[in-house]
Amino acid sequence: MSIWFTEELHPYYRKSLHVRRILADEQTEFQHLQVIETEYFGNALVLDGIIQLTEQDNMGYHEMIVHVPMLAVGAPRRVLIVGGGDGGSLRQVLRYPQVEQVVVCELDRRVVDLSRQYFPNFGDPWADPRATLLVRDAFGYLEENPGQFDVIISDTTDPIGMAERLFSDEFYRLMVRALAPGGAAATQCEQPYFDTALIKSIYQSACALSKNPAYYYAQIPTYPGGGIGFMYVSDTPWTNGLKTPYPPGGNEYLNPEVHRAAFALPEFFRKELYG
Ligand code: SPD
Repeated sequence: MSIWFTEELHPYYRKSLHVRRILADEQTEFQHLQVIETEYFGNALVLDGIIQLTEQDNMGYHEMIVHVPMLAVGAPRRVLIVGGGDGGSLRQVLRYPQVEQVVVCELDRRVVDLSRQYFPNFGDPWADPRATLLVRDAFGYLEENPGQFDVIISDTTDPIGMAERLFSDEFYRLMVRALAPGGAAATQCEQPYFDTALIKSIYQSACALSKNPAYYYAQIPTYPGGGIGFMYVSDTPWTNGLKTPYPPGGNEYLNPEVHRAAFALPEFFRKELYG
């Protein structure tokens, strides 16, 4: 008998992965956390019924959310990751030798613990002395740290329940305030086909807060619609990153052509966003 994990995004849209076995299934203090061994995509981290990453296709998400702002800034030394308890973004940030400190502000300690156990391909980025884990809400931390970070990465779940605040005007205002001059942020910013209105309102906030915001996109087959977008928020143009060499370690998804093309938007969405 075959077993399928189905993520239902809307009453009119769902997607399924073939399941081999359930490796972990628990209600944490904050959410329902599952790790599922799937047939083709390897282990998958699922929070409140929504796929966060799989071993097979997470590289597109993590390389794009991390390297686009990191490369644009050029030589970032202090980096903040909001969410990101699975360690996938942290691993990419630590590839930069010039990075001195990475703070990860993750609310749910169990995401860190179970990801360490079930995603050994990430290595153990937490063992790097440059990494600091803060198990706390990001709002207070951002408030306490104006002007501190060269790069901020908002690597969150979807804007549902407790994560909804991380897509608000207030969050973007605090995030930009926590950037050092010339710094850049990238945020998980949902799917053009399903979340047009939300992305538009976030883009408007980003325009009010920074000189060169832009939306970009990556293909991730296990996410709804086969991909996800990111909001780049900075006074520094993202195109600066096209001139910066990649950090050691080798990319699996990002190359110069993908980097440039990620900012090209389908016409219906380009018109919605940029008019
Ligand atoms: N619709 C799913 C979006 C998931 C975004 N979070 C991914 C976390 C990976 N570090």
